[in-house]
Amino acid sequence: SELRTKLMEALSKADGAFISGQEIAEYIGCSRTAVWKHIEDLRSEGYRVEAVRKKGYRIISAPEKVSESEIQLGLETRTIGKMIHYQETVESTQKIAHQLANEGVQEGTLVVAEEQISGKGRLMRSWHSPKYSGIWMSLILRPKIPVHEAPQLTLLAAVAVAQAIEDTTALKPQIKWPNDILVNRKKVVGILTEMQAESDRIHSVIIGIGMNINQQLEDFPEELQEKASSLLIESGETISRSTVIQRALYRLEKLYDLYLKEGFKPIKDLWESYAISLGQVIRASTVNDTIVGKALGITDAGVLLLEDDKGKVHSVYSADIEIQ
Ligand code: BTX
Repeated sequence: SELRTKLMEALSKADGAFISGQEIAEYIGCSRTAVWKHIEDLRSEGYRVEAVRKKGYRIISAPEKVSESEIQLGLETRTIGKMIHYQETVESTQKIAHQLANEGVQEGTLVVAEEQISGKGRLMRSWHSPKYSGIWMSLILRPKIPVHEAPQLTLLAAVAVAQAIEDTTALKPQIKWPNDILVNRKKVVGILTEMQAESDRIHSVIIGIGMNINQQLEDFPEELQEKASSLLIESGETISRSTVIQRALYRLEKLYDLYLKEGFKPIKDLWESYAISLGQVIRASTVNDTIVGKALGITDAGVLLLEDDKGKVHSVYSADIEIQ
């Protein structure tokens, strides 16, 4: 907007020195309260702005980007993330990844954006993906596995992301079946796995990962503030998004290699070590049905087993779960 342009002009002119709220207000032609609000907006986009009484504001740093070179500098993988498709703003990284997969790009190709205008969750839900404050990425894999085993890759990705959070923070992530990662019981990550397949042959599996990194609570829409969080909110520290991406890709590659070599068993054991819901009574809502029961574990196919109060064991393939 024009106001934003003026604000950036005023701050740039100060060249790293303080400029008072009054001066900025005069320059833009708005109130000092409005200046403060615009500064807050800048902060929520990842700008670090220092505010000191009687001195005013100064920019300390612009937001870190997650461009191709930013991610690849220091990336310790063999194939995953060796090809990166980066765009500042996209509708959804999943959509681009589907197109690239159709065009036959190599396995391990990653699509990353700073912002998604219509980020996708499961079941046509939306995923809030504001600019510069989270990780919005989709990874293209081409595993030679039967179609029905593809859901295992969601669980594999969840373990990799949980490990990456442990690598970069002091937080204790937990996984809520099948695809949420929680910190202190709040959702910080969502994973959406989609597949392109023909009869029983997989063309590609597209793993979409959304991670809330540097959002403040007020950056979330009101209806999410109770149940969502970010690594910044939970740890109190601003975290480098590209470092988290590098760790996630590194962990993904290690687990994917292990998976292709030894199958799902080692991944399943790791997954269970992070699982929040095992042994607890949960409510699983599927499209047609609601089942309440004790979570016994997951099968080798990644299916959740629930035991109801009559002792009957139900297999849950896809559902939203709530811990009772
Ligand atoms: P899900 O269906 O399990 O979760 C979606 C639900 O989560 C929403 O209905 C809403 O209640 C809540 N939600 C929305 N945005 C957020 C958020 N930022 N943080 C926490 N909770 C939220 C989860 O689906 C799968 C999400 C995958 C997102 C990635 S981002 C990169 C890729 N591109 C894309 O369009 N989607 C994936």
